[in-house]
Amino acid sequence: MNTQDYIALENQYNAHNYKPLDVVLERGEGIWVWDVEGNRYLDFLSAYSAVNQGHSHPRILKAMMEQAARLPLTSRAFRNDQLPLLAQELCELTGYEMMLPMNSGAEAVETALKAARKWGYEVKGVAAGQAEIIACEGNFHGRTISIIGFSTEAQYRNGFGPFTPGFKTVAYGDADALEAAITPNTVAFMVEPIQGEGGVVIPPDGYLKRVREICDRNQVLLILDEIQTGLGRTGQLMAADWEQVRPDMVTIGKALSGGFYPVSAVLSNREILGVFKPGDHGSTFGGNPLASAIAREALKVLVDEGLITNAREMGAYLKGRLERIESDHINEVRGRGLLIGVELKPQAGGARRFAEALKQEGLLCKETHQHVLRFAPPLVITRADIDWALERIEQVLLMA
Ligand code: IF1
Repeated sequence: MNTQDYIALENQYNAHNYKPLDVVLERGEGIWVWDVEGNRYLDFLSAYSAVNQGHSHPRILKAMMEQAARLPLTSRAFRNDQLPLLAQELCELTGYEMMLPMNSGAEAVETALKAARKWGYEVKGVAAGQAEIIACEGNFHGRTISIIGFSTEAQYRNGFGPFTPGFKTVAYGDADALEAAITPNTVAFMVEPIQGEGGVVIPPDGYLKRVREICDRNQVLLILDEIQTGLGRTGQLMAADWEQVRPDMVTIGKALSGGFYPVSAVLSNREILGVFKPGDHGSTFGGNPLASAIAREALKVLVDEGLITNAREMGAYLKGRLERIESDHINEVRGRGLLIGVELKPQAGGARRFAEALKQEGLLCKETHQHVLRFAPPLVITRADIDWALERIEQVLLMA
């Protein structure tokens, strides 16, 4: 079968909830992926930052295969010998007291929202059923009905109402707007340190610090969604580390498994995660031994291979070179570490055609919100690899 054969099958039997590039991949290794015709591409998306460690990292693969051969799943009705070690290693690495393991990022976000509401009732003393949670315009936190209920992206909401009450949104990057929106019933403010899907939008310097201070003053939990920005992507362990801000809860996912398996988690302290009593919350696969063994090795690889520092150094290099491309199409280059967005001018005709042209040159990336090209290669990338990519990016961005 060739590319068109696979596309025809997918179009026939698979719901069309995506419009992928017409490339059918069959193998990945490090920063490279190959299609079914044997063409090689540099992956500049990393599965939306789930493959920070590079495709099919041998150490994570080995850990996965050994655990899969031993014991993949027990359910949480019984205990297993991997979750306690993941919990300890994850908390020691991030400095939190406790974690709650889930599978998808959206499940971790939902878990954090449930914890915040229950904390609001039992600790802050908000009247039953009155808890309010604030999020930001332009947010992306997942695709469940509760989460899209506070999305401001029409397409993510259209046709899926009615939505869950108790949420409101404020302008991203505007600490005064947050302060004005807080009421005595506000239990939490959830925000991405950098809005990935929103177009790699970086808030003003000091925003997270001011938000932290406002939340402290109003007994409002600060929840940072680091599912995309965390685990080294922006050149720090967590993007919030750039401002030395400590949230009350943080959600992580994606690269927590190095792209091998859906693994996510909420990190927090005993007071907050202590609101969950046995039977309050759970999931069939949450915290399973296979997920835990994979996540343990994925975190070790991140640290042992210095991927956080590499992301900072390579990201600064890539961003600097992108900023010097003299293309009439470019409006702005934004980013931190290896999460970079190149915003094109509207007259460039949209970022999709540039992503298509880059595919033809052997580089896979994704447009976001019509006019932004998102560049997010695996954190294992080298300067030579970036130079290879830049040759093609410059060529494409200088096209008519
Ligand atoms: C899609 C976006 C990225 C996330 C943040 C939670 C989640 C995500 C900050 C939910 C997931 C993915 C979902 C995927 C495309 C991709 C995405 F374009 F949708 F927004 F990365 F920017 N918080 N992001 O980025 O995690 O449940 O997917 O494991 O839904 O199209 P998930």
